[in-house]
Amino acid sequence: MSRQPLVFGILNVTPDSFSDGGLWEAPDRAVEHARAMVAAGADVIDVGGESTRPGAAPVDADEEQRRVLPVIRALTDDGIVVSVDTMRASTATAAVNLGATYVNDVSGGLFDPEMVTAVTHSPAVYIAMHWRGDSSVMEDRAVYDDVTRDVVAELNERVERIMDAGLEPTRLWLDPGLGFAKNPDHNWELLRNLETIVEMGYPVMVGASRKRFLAPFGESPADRDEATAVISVLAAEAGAAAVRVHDAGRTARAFAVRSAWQGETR
Ligand code: PMM
Repeated sequence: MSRQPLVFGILNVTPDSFSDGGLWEAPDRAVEHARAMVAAGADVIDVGGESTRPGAAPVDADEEQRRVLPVIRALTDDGIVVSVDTMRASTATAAVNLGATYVNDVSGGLFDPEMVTAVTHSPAVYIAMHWRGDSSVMEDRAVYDDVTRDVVAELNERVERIMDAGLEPTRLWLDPGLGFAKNPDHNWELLRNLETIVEMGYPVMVGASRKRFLAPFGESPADRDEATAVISVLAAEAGAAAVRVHDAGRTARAFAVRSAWQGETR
């Protein structure tokens, strides 16, 4: 059995995501790209229909579902494990009904008051990310006394609400939300203190892939895949359960190296 974190391959079915917007808008191309990521080593495909980048145009639930549901249906029909990246209960429910295993909510239940109840009544695993507001306000809210302590406190608050709604603790994962109401120093400090988030007792996902704080290591987003793969391994060392990446192959190969280092036969 692999001791490496799960690799979530990112599939943004959007016209405007920061690094791959527009590339996978056509369902056929999206499915083809997902299959390629699985062949390269992705364990799960994380399908999103709304860009979260600063200033991105919001979409409504109908448009989001028009983008993601055909792709999710094709992937689950293919036996691919799917995660849906959505803040909306209606999209989450529709995706789980088509066989999605994970609901990845960047708002941790803060955007849609129905979300936590919807997930609780489904069989899905809920990934709750640290969030302080949508892309129109998040840059102004990147203010902390102590970013690790504050993120842990705010995530704990979310955990309490989620447990109050009745979700089994085994179906909850957490994510520190790199880049969401965080400046580069905040992101690095959270990564440096990742064990503190892991010690909260839930599986932790890390989403650093191609983000702007990696610009010193690669000017364009696609130039940041080596930096991303290094972070994947360092996150694994700190106890992360999953990484969410654009280039699944590079992270999977980095994990294979870690596995060899650990003396595992493959
Ligand atoms: N980042 C983005 C989108 N969804 N989900 C989780 N759980 N964690 C993240 O860090 C995260 C996410 C934004 O990145 P993208 O535009 O490349 O999808």
